[in-house]
Amino acid sequence: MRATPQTTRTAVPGEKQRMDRETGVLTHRKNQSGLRYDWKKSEVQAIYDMSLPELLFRAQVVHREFHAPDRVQTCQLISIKTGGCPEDCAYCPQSAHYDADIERQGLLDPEHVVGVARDAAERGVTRFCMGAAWREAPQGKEFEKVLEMVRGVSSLGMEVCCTLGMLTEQQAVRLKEAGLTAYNHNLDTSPEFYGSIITTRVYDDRLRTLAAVRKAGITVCCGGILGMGEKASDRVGLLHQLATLQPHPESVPINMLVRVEGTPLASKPALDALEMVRAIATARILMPSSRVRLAAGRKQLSPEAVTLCFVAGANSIFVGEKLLTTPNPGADEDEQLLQNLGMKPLKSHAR
Ligand code: SAM
Ligand code: DTB
Ligand code: SF4
Repeated sequence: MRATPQTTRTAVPGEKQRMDRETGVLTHRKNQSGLRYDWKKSEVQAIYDMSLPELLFRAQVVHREFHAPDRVQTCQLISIKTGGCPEDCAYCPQSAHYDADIERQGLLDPEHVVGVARDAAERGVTRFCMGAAWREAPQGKEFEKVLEMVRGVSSLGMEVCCTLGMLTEQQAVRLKEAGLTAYNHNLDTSPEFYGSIITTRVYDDRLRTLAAVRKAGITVCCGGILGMGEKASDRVGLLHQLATLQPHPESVPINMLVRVEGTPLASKPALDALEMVRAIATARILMPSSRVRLAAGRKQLSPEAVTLCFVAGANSIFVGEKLLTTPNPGADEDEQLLQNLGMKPLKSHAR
């Protein structure tokens, strides 16, 4: 049985404490900005463990305070450099340590990439994310090419995101100058479970890159993957890490593991879809103003489960037939889905 939520924190300045009459739970009225960064892990656990109806209700209340509940941002991914990555992330088909059936591909031509973005923009996609299988962003000619891609996509009026691995402060500044809106760099899981998934880098490496991104004035896209064999307390640990970043990541992708043959996690049992729903609802409550993205794994979720993820507060999805290397629902399927739910795509740079 899930624990009864209890919060024992004293109110922070500008915040009032009140007792929820029905549940007897102490809640904290938000401060002026409506955001909190001092969440305790026990509080996050208590939210995650609420009865599902209560959790969804609370997530919906928060969602409506900060977002239009019928709007969803669409984001398209492209893999600009595929495979052969020196990192050993156990979930990733692009790691050179494993034997997944993917075709390695060097850095794409900027003109081609901007052309793909243009097509996406014409279909109404408002955010474009370029991913590369690098441990860290390269220096020299290849980095210049990436800057060219960023300038090109930015000139289309789209939100531009990159995920290139670790960045130096100087690289972050150059990406910002080229017009980068957001940088994706996931914490993936809790600090405690991290070493079971990746041995070639540590949590602090990730936090350092996130700090460089912030310092350069680029918004942060940071989330994780569920279903890697972690415990519920690790999912809570991840959410706690994200919600105590100040400011919160503007975009929080929640990925369900795509189990790829040849990777060490290929035969992990499928995650209960309700854990995705719980994680999304908890993220919504903890980080009210952030976009919470129902990211990888939609192919493995039923339409009802996807619907619950939206009800829980997800307001962004990846569109297009492919994520980076694995399949994603196609345009027709997604159009139908949004139409069935009465939801509409969000305009670029809009809240
Ligand atoms: N190499 C860069 C990095 O790791 O930050 C950028 C590309 S990497 C593929 C981007 C993110 O994709 C990872 O941080 C991970 O969260 C997600 N990802 C990779 N493989 C996945 C899988 N099989 N299922 C779900 N998410 C995955
Ligand atoms: C994120 O959190 N998920 C995306 C994006 N950010 C870069 C990547 C998902 C990759 C899924 C596996 C693949 O297609 O290779
Ligand atoms: Fe490399 Fe990124 Fe894949 Fe890890 S997740 S192996 S860093 S491409």
